[in-house]
Amino acid sequence: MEKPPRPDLIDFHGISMIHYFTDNWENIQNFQARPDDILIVTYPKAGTTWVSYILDLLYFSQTAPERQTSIPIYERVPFLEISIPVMPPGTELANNLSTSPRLIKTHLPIQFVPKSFWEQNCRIVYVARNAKDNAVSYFHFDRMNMAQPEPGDWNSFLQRFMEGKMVFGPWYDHVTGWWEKKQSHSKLLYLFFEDMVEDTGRELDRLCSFLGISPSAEEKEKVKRGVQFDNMKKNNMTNYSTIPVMDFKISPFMRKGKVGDWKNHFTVAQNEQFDEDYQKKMKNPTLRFRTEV
Ligand code: PPS
Repeated sequence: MEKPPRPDLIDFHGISMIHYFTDNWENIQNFQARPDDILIVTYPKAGTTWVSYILDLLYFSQTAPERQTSIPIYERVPFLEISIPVMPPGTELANNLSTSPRLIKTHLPIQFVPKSFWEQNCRIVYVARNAKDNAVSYFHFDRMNMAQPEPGDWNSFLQRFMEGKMVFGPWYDHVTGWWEKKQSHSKLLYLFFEDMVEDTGRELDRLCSFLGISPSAEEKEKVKRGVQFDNMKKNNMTNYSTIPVMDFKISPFMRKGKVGDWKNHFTVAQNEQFDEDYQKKMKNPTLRFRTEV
C-alpha cells in the first residue's frame, strides 16, 4: 500500500498547523471537560510522555496494574486534537475513557484550548523545555515521524523554529502564553523539563501536592523507577514502538532525554543568532529557562 505523503504546514488562525490536528476542530472546540479532568499541556517534545506516564502511574498503577502492560500511553492519555487514519480521533478516545480522573494531553497554544476546560476549572499541568533542546528534539522527531512535515536539514529547521513555522506555532508564544495564564488560573502547575531531569523526586512531590494526593514513599519510589528514561525506553507501552507512522531506524521516540544535547547540534554562529533572536522575543523576565543542569 502506498504511504500517504507527509502533511504540509497550513496557516490556521495565525498558527502553523497540519490538518491532522485541525480536521476534527468542531469536536475539539466542543469537547466537554469534566471538573476532575487533568489536562497535560506542552509544546511538542517538552516532556509530555514523561509527565503523562507519571500521572498515569500515580493514579492507576495500584488500582489497575493491567493498564500498564496492555494499553499504550497514547491511549491511556489521549491526545485531544489528533485525528489520523491509524487510530480513533483523540476526542473519541477521551470521551470513551472510563477512568476518573481522565488524563488528557494537548499541545494547543492557550488561545485554542476548548472553553469547557476553563468553565470546569480543571487542573492543568504544563511542561516547558528550554528552546534549544526543544528544537533539537523536534527536529529528530520530524525526521522519523511521517505524519509530520518534512524537516529539511538542521539549519533550515532551526530558522523555521525561530520564525515560529512549526506545527503548533512559535515555541516562544506557547511557553509565555501558558506562563502568564498562571496568574489568573490557580489550578495550573508549570513544570520545567530541566527540573525533572535534575531531580525527578522533587518534581514528583510538587506534582502530588498540586494534585492533592499523598502516595506512600514506596509508591513514589516505584513511580520514580518506572519513569526513568531507560525504563521508559525499554517499555513498549511508553516508547511509542507500537505507532506505525514512526520510523525508529531514523531516530527513536525515546531518543536521549538529556539537557544540553543542543550543544551537539548548534554551531557557534547558529547559537549566537539564536540567542540574539531569543532576547528580542522573550520579553517576560520572570520566565527563565536553563539550557544546562
Ligand atoms: S511528544 O511527541 O510531543 O509527545 O514528545 P514528548 O513526550 O513531549 O517529548 C519527547 C522528549 O522527551 C524525552 N523523554 C524523557 N527524557 C528524560 N526522561 C524521561 N523519562 C523521558 N521520557 C521522554 C524524550 O526522550 C524526548 O526528548 P529527546 O531529547 O528527543 O530525547
